[in-house]
Amino acid sequence: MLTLNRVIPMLAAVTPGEGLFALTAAARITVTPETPELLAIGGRLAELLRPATGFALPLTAGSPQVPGDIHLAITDADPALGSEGYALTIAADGITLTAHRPAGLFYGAQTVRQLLPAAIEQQSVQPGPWEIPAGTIRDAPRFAWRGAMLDVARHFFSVLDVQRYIDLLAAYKLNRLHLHLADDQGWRIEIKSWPNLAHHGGSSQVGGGRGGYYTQAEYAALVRYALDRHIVIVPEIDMPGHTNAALAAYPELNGDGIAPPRYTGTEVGFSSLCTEKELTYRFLDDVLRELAALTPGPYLHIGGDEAAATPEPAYIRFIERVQAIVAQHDKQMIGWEEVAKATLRPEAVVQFWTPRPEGYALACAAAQDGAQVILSPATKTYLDMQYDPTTPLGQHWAGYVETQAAYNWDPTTFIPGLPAANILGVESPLWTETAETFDDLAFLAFPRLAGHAEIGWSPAEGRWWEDYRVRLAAHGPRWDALGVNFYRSPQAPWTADPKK
Ligand code: IFG
Repeated sequence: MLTLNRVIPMLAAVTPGEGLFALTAAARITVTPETPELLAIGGRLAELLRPATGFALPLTAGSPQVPGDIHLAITDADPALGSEGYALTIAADGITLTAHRPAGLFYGAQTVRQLLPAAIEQQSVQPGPWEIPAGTIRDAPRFAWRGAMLDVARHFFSVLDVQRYIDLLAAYKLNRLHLHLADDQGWRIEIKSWPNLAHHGGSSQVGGGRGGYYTQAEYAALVRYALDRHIVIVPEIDMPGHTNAALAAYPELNGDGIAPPRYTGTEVGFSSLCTEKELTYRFLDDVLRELAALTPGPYLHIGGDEAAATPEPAYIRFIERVQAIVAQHDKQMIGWEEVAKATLRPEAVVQFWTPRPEGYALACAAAQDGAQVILSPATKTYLDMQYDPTTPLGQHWAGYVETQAAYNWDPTTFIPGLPAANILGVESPLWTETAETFDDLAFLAFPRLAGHAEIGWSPAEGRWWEDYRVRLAAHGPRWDALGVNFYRSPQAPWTADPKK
């Protein structure tokens, strides 16, 4: 049945009204002010609604308003909505979506999309009707960082696959995509001053396939595509460990001047840059300079995880030198939790992933330095964990993670002693040792990533599994319509009726 309580992530505040709004062939999408950015947001909403309705949905300036229109407007009347919140009024005579900043209109448009029946996601004309119950909504995110990480190093994924993943992230109001661009098995981004990194380092992958890499033009296009959907791309070059691909590409980077063979297995912790060689820091300065130039966002992720092949004192000195190089290129350093062994600059960001005392201690040490922490506990957010022992993809070193377990936690209570003020948000890593195709990514990511999106966006109050699992079930027909190969967890009452 028609309800406003169907959105993921859960809406912050909903007041049901009388009657309903019907989207008809006469509807227009109007924007105020008529700026390129607002027309682009209105245009993206039109693109989402045109295929299944068959309606023209012309874009036009916001006055005069005509009954039946969808009206998007920036107003400074409501600064309490912040930079990503919005207010949505659904009435018989039209939809009015207002926000303090354009991102809020983009997120309100995702809500309008989800308030329409699942059939709206079909790419061919459906019978309708296209009705939404009347009511008013005020919605704004809880955390600033609502992210997903995609490992394109273990297995390479095409620009089109990454764009498709971005489309799904945007639909659930995520706003960060962390790309794990380099590891032992592959280097995936062209660096013009060290061309063999991509040519040789990008020429294989786990299992021995031919791998691949993004040219700087392709990467810039991905950054643009993501930004148009209000997602900031965060590039990661993992170091000093997880560096076999770089070491295989340049003999001079190795202590003995001999390049190791390319690695196509799935072990970790065996490689290290030569932290005592000055060439290593000239190399990293070149790499990080080119990456910074490709990154309009403020962050460069330098990895830092599982540096078992680097002596700890050398590791600490290395992280402190690299942190300074990142700052010289006017970026903020992000690192996995191990970087908190070093003294961090206050603008640093630490990504927590090990849900054990040593991980908790590192996250709290980071907060002591004034750093912010992103929560990616492997037992909750690692999308490469198998759902259960029968899951054909993924690993289970952190345990099996079914849909309810992935949903039932809160970032502010997960790490003992970590102040809520130091929590930037949450991020769901998808490591691809066992994932080769987009269908593999979709199977591991959905439904769990939808729950993580809700943890990142929705208030903690009123967010609970028994309500969520019913809303989640109604997304099954949406994912079927979008061709998303999701895992039909037995924990949700999946519905089959696309009319819902
Ligand atoms: N740990 C490694 C990843 C990946 C992962 C697979 C981190 C930070 C195990 N590092 O998670 O490279 O191999 O689950």
